[in-house]
Amino acid sequence: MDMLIAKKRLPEIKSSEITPKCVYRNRREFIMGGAALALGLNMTSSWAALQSESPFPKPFADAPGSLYSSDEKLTDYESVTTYNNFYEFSTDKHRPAELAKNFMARPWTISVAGECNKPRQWDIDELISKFPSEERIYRHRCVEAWSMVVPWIGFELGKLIKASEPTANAKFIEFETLHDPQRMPGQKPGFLGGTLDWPYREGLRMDEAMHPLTILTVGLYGEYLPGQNGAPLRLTVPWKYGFKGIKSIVSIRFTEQQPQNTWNLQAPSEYGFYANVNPEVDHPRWSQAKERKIGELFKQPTLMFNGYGDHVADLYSGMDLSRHF
Ligand SMILES: Nc1nc2c(c(=O)[nH]1)N[C@H]1C(S)=C(S)[C@@H](COP(=O)(O)O)O[C@H]1N2
Ligand SMILES: [Mo]
Repeated sequence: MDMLIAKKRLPEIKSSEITPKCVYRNRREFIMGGAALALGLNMTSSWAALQSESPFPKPFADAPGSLYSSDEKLTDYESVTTYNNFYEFSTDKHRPAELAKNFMARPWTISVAGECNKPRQWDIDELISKFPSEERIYRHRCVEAWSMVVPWIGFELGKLIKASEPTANAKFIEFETLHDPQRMPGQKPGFLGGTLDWPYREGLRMDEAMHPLTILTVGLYGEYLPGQNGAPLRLTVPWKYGFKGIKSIVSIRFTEQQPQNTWNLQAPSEYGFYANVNPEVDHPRWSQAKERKIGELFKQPTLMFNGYGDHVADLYSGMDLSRHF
């Protein structure tokens, strides 16, 4: 698998350079405290009020809402931040919350390169101030047939793309996660279950990347993105399975060829490039017709394109979605 991939490994950070205590370790402990948690389980949009008592900064508490937001009941903060897929930390869904809690997401640089006129390095905070974020309440559907509704905070990827002036050769966009086994224990060789070929990578076709539903996410529930959810920057594409939502991005590159993506490399018969949510195309080992919304007892039917078909079905007209799964 390795030789198929032209990759640029990042230099490893010496452990002496790692700050032991992270200022961004954030509000979780506070928010999860007794009464707040009890309230939190029922809250829909009152989270801002709840969090206003937090002594920690809430940089996105006043982020505007969006017409693209779902009006479904939110999945509670606790579930969103303690039931995660993040193999750089663990293959166990409950462990990233603990293992990534002190993940140092500053300083953080994102490189934008490839087929564009304005390649450059962005400091994460520069990116956050240059592209103001809004709240996007999206359905979040994992290929493992569970789902959540999450109040993400982010800005349209299209805005960063435009600012980068892609050339006519830019047909796709490719993303890579940080590769740093010192900070991401799941990347250590021999780590139990650490089976992926690092760095984790993903890609989108340019029209998918430019779609206004596609965001770069910098927060959730009004706060900075917790480590386990992909601090400080992750991709969110709500009509696709969760694995397209690559976390802790350090590299964005415009390409002419379709990029490789981690799960497709890992198991090509099970995970495609497109990964559009589709109840009619089963995973070879299980059905995609239904999903269990975390926190709810009964399964519900999965919707084509995760319910975003009115916005995105046109992108795939004429394509055989059982072949381009
Ligand atoms: N770098 C990286 N990104 C990743 C993953 C991962 O293991 N590593 N898991 C993916 C999968 S399978 C899902 S379902 C979502 C989970 O996002 P969440 O933990 O914020 O719900 O992240 C995706 N992004
Ligand atoms: Mo997933």
